[in-house]
Amino acid sequence: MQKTRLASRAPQTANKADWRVAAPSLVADVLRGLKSAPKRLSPMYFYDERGSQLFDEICELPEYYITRTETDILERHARAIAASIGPNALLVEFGSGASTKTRLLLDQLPDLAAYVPVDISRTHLMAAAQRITAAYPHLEVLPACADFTQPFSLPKPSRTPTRIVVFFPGSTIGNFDPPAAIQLLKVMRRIAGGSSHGRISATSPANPVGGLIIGFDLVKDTTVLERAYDDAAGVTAEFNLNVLRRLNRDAGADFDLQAFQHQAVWNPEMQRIEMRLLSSRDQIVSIAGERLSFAEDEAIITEHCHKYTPQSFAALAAAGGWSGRQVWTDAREYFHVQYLEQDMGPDKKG
Ligand code: AVI
Repeated sequence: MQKTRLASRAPQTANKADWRVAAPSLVADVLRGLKSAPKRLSPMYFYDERGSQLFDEICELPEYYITRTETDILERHARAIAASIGPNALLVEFGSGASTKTRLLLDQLPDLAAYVPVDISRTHLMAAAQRITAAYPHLEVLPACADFTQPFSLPKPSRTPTRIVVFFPGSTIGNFDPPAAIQLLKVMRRIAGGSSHGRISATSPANPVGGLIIGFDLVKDTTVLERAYDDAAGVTAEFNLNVLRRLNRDAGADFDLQAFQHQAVWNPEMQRIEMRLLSSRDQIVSIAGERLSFAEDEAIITEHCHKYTPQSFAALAAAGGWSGRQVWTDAREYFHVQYLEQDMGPDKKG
């Protein structure tokens, strides 16, 4: 039976609250965002214990088609997706969380060299890795605790893999503004090419052409999009407002949750849903001893959820060094799961 071993020297983190930024920088980062114009808060702060629960509830909502649609695509096309990954590959999942969707692929990949779930939350990562090890006893599971937006080193599997394939489901790419999304695609490209920090890692695969399986949401009817982020039961509103509750607890803030309103609007120029919290009145809020003023109707931007056309995604992917090879979609063409390969043009090696 394979053992789960943790490969990385990242600091111990307790829960999703620590996603991407460690606690000491929280106050400084929050103040920076709320002093900018327009005011902003990073979506990473959504995911404390309550925020993670609310996000799980969002995924079950009738209006939130994303999780259901992607899961359906993965279920129906798991065999073809597995074929694009090929035999003896190293599968690296960015932001693996509970690794739920991964199982659909693992079921079709009995000869995987190893599975590397990557997540910044050590507790969740190890718990999920242990569950995967228990369910797939012959699979080598090598969890890597890392901030996946930055280059990191891959753990060395016992078997030399034929190639490396990154898995990034969930349309999480859409929560990155284009420059950050391109940067992330470049990190994935370096990882899939077997190099990190610009050097060849111990994982050098026999086949240098790395792959990427990515899920992303498509541009569609504005009403469908806005309802997905402003559901009738008010779960997304609660999820959005919870960030203020979290800052009251973790950043010494005194936000009055009754004095802010959830808003989710489609921005057609930027092709994204913009989630905001609108101040219902003129007010002063204290954050770690600093007093910040909010005008009536002033917005805090809490999240951007970018949607793509096949063309706009291809352009983004090309800027990150990837070329589309295969597309799987649903009957309504709401969502794409795509298989991409590293662009191996003359100036694109490495
Ligand atoms: C995590 N991410 C892909 C979700 C999305 O749809 O952009 C986050 C979310 N925010 C509100 N609802 C869901």
